[in-house]
Amino acid sequence: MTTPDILENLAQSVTDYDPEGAARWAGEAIAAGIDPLAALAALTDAIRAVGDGFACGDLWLPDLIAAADAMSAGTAVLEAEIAARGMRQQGLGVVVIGTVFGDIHDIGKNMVATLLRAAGFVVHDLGINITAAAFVDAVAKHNAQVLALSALLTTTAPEQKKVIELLREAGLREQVKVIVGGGGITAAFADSIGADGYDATAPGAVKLARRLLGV
Ligand code: B12
Repeated sequence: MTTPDILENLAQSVTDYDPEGAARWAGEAIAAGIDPLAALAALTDAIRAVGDGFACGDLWLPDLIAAADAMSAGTAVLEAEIAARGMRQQGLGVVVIGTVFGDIHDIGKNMVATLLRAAGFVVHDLGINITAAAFVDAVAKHNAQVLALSALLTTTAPEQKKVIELLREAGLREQVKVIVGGGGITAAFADSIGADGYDATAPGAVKLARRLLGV
């Protein structure tokens, strides 16, 4: 089977709400020597298409949930492969990452965490629905050099600003580079809240963290 066929089947397993298929086709992609990042991109395009269907009223919340389950099954296989291939040295720096308060989207955040780990960062993933205070505590506790904030909703994007303000109040703003992302976040928004950087992709998040730390 050709690479486009495998990637198409992988993507279709998301639009078919088929977690077993997603895991199986992700495995096929790896076995066929396809770059796991290309396979993640195929899954991402598919879930965004489902999101578009939801936005225009063609699909409903259960569709979103079922597609997300399939997506997660596929990404789990690909992320395990990326982690296995990743450099074992963990010397690039310490990152705290999480999805902001009020927001439970974690697929993109998990991709960013996986690629940062694979690149050699020590990553403390706090999970989803994380309060500004919890982010600030984690930065202090882990002596983080990078704080990566993910937000997918227009209603939760302002939480990223809240975290930056709280870091400033705690006297920690100068010790940590704050990078922001997630669907709906833009470079202009990142600038407006005083973040140190923004990127629209997970590989871009790694480049950004490396550039900001000079590593
Ligand atoms: C899957 C999904 C869900 C799943 C989430 C499951 C999970 N485990 O994450 C479920 C079903 C739970 C869900 C729920 C909801 N969702 Co939803 N969801 C989506 C969907 C379809 C895909 C999100 C996704 O995983 N994308 C794929 C990943 C790979 O992309 P990503 O997250 O953007 O991440 C990439 C980049 O942004 C970047 N990145 C991510 N984080 C970071 C961080 C840093 C620091 C950097 C540098 C980069 C970076 O790297 C990633 C890889 O490239 C989107 C549609 C879309 N177009 O995104 C809607 C979407 C985000 N959801 C939406 C909505 C409205 C909701 C609900 C409110 C629905 C409801 N009525 O209840 C709830 C909210 C729940 C909550 N409180 O959070 C809207 C948001 C609209 C808005 N502008 O606010 C969207 C846009 C759908 C739409 N078009 O209407 N959702």
